[in-house]
Order: sequence, then structure tokens, then C-alpha cells
Amino acid sequence: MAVDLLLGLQWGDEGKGKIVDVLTQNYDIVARFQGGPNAGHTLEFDGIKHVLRTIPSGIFHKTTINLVGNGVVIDPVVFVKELEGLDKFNIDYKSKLLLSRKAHVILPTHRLLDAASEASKGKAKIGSTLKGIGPTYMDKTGRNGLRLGDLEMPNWETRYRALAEKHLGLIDFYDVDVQFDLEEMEEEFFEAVKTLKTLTFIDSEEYIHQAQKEGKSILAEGAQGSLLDIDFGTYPFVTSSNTTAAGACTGLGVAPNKVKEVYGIFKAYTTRVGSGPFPTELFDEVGDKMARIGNEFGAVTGRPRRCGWLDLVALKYAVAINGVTQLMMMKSDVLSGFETLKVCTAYQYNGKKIEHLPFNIEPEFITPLYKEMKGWKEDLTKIKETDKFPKELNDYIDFLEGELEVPIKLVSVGPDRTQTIHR
Ligand code: 2SA
Ligand code: MG
Repeated sequence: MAVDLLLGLQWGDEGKGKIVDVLTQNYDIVARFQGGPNAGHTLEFDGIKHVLRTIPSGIFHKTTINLVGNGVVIDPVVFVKELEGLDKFNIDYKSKLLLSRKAHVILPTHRLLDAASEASKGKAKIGSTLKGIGPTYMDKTGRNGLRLGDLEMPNWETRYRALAEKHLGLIDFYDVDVQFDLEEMEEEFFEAVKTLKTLTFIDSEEYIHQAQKEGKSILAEGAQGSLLDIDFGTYPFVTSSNTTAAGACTGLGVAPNKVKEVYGIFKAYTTRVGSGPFPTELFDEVGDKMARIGNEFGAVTGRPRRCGWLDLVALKYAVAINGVTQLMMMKSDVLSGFETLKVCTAYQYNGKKIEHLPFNIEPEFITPLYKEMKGWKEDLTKIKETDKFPKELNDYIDFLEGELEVPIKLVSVGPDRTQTIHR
């Protein structure tokens, strides 16, 4: 059976966690394929708010299998804390959580390296979540990494020690002020590894192939967003994995011709957390209002998110790279009460009007060109059907669909599971 993908089309925090949770009932397996505990997938239901980091968002469903694929990087310490969070809600994860042996392990020294690297960059820092993501993927591509499967081998602690020593040398080399107590960090790490090893490690690509043969339905859940993709994002202000559709193939072992639906999630406006260019960013009270109403703070770090208008140039780019078949528009309720809405339809670039994302989108090169639309006043949060949508919201949706040439099949009007309207 085919695999469907769910991807963020902007800079992350589009609301992927909520949608996976809504869609989960249709799938036997939900799988993460890239990223790690830098992600914060927020789910809200029955008056409770959960933030998942590495564990797939299908974990709250009774029968869904949740797979952490080979493309993911796992921090045992964070992972175990996440399990403890699930314990509080009596979630029986043991029977429905599977981890790929090929997933790489984030060491305590990877986190330290992340901090040292960022400190060494000064003003040019990436704005990393400092979870050790970049250094772990560097060790993966540098062919030095430690994988989950290695933790099952008798000599893994020797390999651990050699890698950690190498990292300490590198940290010295950076020559920046990073305070740490490695002994304490390692104690926590080794304890967490023990707990992690009580879970089920599998050859996940084989599991996926078998599941496909058996006709099981699979949803691959992306983390971060397309504009943070290591290849196609706003490099170097990106994360260290492929957040786009192709990442699901390499991060799970799914063949490209087995991918069917590609659900593309976007906010009705745009946010970004961390550094890097953001053409439609607002620095005025309009942006502040979006941040306030949208409660735009990082789910992991609590950092305030930068806010701005919807950028159709960037969105078209993400739709093309991912081969999006269905769009889902999130946080529409946040735009209620804005007199005028703006949508960026092109950029002024070196004196010329362009409609594609150029190599450089730093503010000195481009100026966004906007189409203005009339906003709606009505509160959307209680609306249950599309025929109750204000006319201006329908106009907004129709305009976006026309430009993107992909149907918007779902509109979210609030954080709760129930505030989801299918079109
Ligand atoms: P990293 O941690 O090294 O991968 O960071 C590199 C860049 O990627 C951005 N990034 C994110 N952007 C949005 N949301 C993310 N997850 C958390 C959330 C973030 C948080 O869900 O809110 O709590 O701050 C996420 N993870 C990575 C990051 O900002 C850097 O620009
Ligand atoms: Mg998030």
C-alpha cells in the first residue's frame, strides 16, 4: 500500500502535530523520518496540551504503531523524558513504539558542540535549538556516528568514549565559553540508554516493506518545514536534515513510486523562529498582534517566533519541491479582525519583478510585492462547517488555491482537535 506524507511548507510550526493527530485514525502506522528533539509537535484535545519531540504524533491513538525511522536522530535523555510525559497519561507506548536500529544517537557532547559552534558564530549564529542536531548529522555524514543498533553491541561504550573524546578536542578548538559538567551529563545519558533499550529496536526499512505488502496504511510525519531543508531551505539558516518529501524516502526506506498523497501544511500567515532571512516579516504592531493572538512561542525553547504575511512565492516553491497534492491551512482564526490582509505574490529583485525564490533572499536583495485583500471580522473558532465561513475568508482561500493550483482541503480554526474543518 502507498505511503502518504505530511509536511510543513514554511519554517516549521505550521501545526503538523495537530493534523497528524486528526488524520491518525486513518492510518495503521505513523512514522517520523528526519529531525529529532529540535521538533516540538503540539497536540491539544480534551483540554490537555501535549508537546511531542521525537515520538510520532500517533502515540495517543489506541492501536496506531509509531515508528521512529532511520533518518531521525535520537537523544536518549530527551526521549526518556518524553516517555515519562506519556506515563502521566497512562499511554501504553511499549506495544506501539518502534525505533530504527539505523537512527543515529545524539551524545551529550553533540549538544556541547552545538553550543560551542553557535557561540563561535556570534551574530551570525543559526539560532539552533541547541539539541545537538547539526553535530549529530555531521557525524552521520562524516561516517563517525553511533546508531541505536550499536547500543545493542558489547563494545559500544568504547566507541562512545572515543567519539566523545574527539568532540571534547573540537570543543577546545572552538575556544569559546561553554560551561558544562560532563560527568553529570553522562550519568544521565547512560541511565537513559538503559531505559531506551527496554523499547523495541527494529530493522525499520524491512518493517515498512513488510507492512506495505500487508496493505497497511502509513503516514510519514515531517518535522520543521521545507524552508529549513538542508538542500532547499534558506541555507545556512536551516536544520541539518531533508525536511522535504525526498527525506521520507531516505529517512524510512520508502521508494518514491510508493508515495501517494502529499499533505502540505501552512499557516494562513508566516512565522519563523531562529535567525535567517524572512522577506514578509513584520516589525510593527500588526506582527505583534499575530504573535499575541497566535501565541507564537517556540514549543521547545519558548523563543518568540517572528511573524509576517503569507509568502506565496515561497509557498509555491515548497509546493513544487514536495509535489503537494492537498493543502491544509492552519491558524486561520488568528487573522480574524485584521482590516486588510496582505499576501506576497512576487519579489522585487535587483530592480526586476520575479515570481520564484532566488538564491539570495536577504533583505538587501529583495522587496516583497503584496496583493491586499479585505479581512474578516468574525471569530472563526466556533465555526463547524464551511458554509458558515465569512465571505472574505472564502475569497482568501479561493485566491490561494488559484495561485497554488492545489486544493485547500482542510482549514483549521483553533488549536483543538475539534476545530478542524474539511472542505
Ligand atoms: P537546529 O535545532 O539546529 O535544527 O536549528 C536549526 C534551525 O532550524 C530551526 N528549527 C525550528 N524552527 C521551528 N520550530 C522548531 N521546533 C521548535 C518548535 C522550536 C523551538 O516547534 O517550536 O521551540 O524553538 C525548529 N527546530 C529547529 C531553528 O530555529 C534554526 O533556525
Ligand atoms: Mg513546532
